[in-house]
Amino acid sequence: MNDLQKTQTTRNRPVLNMGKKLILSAAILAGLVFTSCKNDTKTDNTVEPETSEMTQEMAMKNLSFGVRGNCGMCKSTIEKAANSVEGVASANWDVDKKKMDVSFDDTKTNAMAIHQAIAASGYDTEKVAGSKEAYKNLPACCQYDHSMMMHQSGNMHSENHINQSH
Ligand SMILES: [Cu+2]
Repeated sequence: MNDLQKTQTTRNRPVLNMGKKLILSAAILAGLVFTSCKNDTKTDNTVEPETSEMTQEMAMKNLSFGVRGNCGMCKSTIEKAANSVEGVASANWDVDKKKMDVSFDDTKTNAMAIHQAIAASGYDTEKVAGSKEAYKNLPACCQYDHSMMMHQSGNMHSENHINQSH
């Protein structure tokens, strides 16, 4: 038992020394990378034009409304549909809340156009029922339950509009 331990420790020694050297050079490399990253972020911060971003946001209208769906694939389909509407700047669908957040230029489009684009991709919004044809073509995992609860925008009567196509 003792003999075996002795041979193991003597064998391990040169390996350990090499390991130390490796760690040392890795630390030097990491240091170099770290300092170069620091420089990068510094230049990024100075280049970023914060003022134009703010004026853009002021022209944008933000809207949240309910959209049914199941998963990450639904998310990409729903967001792609919303983003395909000209004037939509950003679209984000929350899988847990069944809620859509869009930001759009209201001189170029309106809320109903976004609802209709999402509905055309097969998904129910709180105002427009999803296209049945598109729904049939969705992957099986995405064929959500039409009675699923979804986020409501605060309009008490919005449920009455679900099956109406405007
Ligand atoms: Cu899905």
